[in-house]
Amino acid sequence: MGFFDLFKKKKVEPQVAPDATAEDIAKEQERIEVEAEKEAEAERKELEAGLEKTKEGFFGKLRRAVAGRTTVDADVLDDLEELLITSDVGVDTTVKIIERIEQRVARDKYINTEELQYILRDEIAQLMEESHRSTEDFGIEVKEGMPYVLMVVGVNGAGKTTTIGKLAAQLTKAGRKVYIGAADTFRAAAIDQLAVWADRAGATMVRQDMGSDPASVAYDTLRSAVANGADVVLIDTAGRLHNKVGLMKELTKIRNVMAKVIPDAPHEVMLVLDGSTGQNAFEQAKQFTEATQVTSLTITKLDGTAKGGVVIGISDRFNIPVRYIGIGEGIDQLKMFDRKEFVRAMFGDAK
Ligand SMILES: Nc1nc2c(ncn2[C@@H]2O[C@H](COP(=O)(O)OP(=O)(O)O)[C@@H](O)[C@H]2O)c(=O)[nH]1
Ligand SMILES: [Mg+2]
Repeated sequence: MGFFDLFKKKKVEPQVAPDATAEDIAKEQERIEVEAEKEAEAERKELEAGLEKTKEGFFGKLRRAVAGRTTVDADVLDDLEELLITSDVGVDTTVKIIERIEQRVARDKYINTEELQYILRDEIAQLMEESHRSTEDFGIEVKEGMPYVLMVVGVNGAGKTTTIGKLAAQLTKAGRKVYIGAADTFRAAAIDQLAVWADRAGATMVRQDMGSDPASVAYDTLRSAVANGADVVLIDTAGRLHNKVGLMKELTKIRNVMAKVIPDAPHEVMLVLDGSTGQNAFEQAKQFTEATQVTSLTITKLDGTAKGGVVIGISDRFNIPVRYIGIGEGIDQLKMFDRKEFVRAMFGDAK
């Protein structure tokens, strides 16, 4: 079973009396569908609210850039290029987007500036569709009866512990047995912070004293998780980027030790990036992908920043799927990343 199946919400089955008529069952089915649609709508609203600052920043600048101009000409494209770069989309991805729009303008002369928003939306959606593997793709299969092991990496302050806490809560809510390994042993406060999250989530945390060997904590956690029939193991790590060789050594050691307990562990290595750092997040992604094999990304703190364009650039630049985005400090504010919903929340519905 892959992580995606593990995570999936359980399907709600109609609750009807044994003597229910076909009509009763149909009614119940309809009620479930209405509930699901309401929930989806609430999720969309929350995502839009979380991306509000990025959206406002971007469209505010876009409006100013095209003010007083009617058609999309070379000057407008220059301004758009600058706007995308300053919105933290990144240079490479911006160039790709601009090239696409140029081709479109060449094909379809006299596009007016009002249409620019829709064109941008289409081109960015298309780009994300092409460059970004689907959410269902990641996480390797887990052997029956073995827990799925997810190791979380990233610099200090990126949001690793918070993300683990939120994720643990979602998983336990979905009925999974979750073990958390406190392998960030660098600061005592980090272990205590994780313990608070584990407690809130109803997960079991395995810890040792501050300063102990992270690999040893990871080992203990896996042993204990296997012995107790856990479904998922989440391993927190320290984010010391002292130097790449040091980081590489530490992460490799943790991985090797885990593989002694479960041969194909870790099944997933998730890099957590602070979206509000913009270009810095690109740099961190580069460093970590060079230090260890990273299989998924989570981009946090998108709620507090206008730098959300970073999601577009990072998913284009690194061929690693974005699995989650963080849009607040609350336990429910970690959302599975859906590129279609993301583009929709940013740019509105397709025309
Ligand atoms: N606004 C906001 N804050 C976040 C988000 N994710 C994490 N944080 C905050 O970022 C800070 C650092 O998070 P932490 O999980 O301790 O980072 P770590 O050092 O990587 O483990 C904390 O104050 C978190 O509450 C998010 O999605 N939105
Ligand atoms: Mg931490």
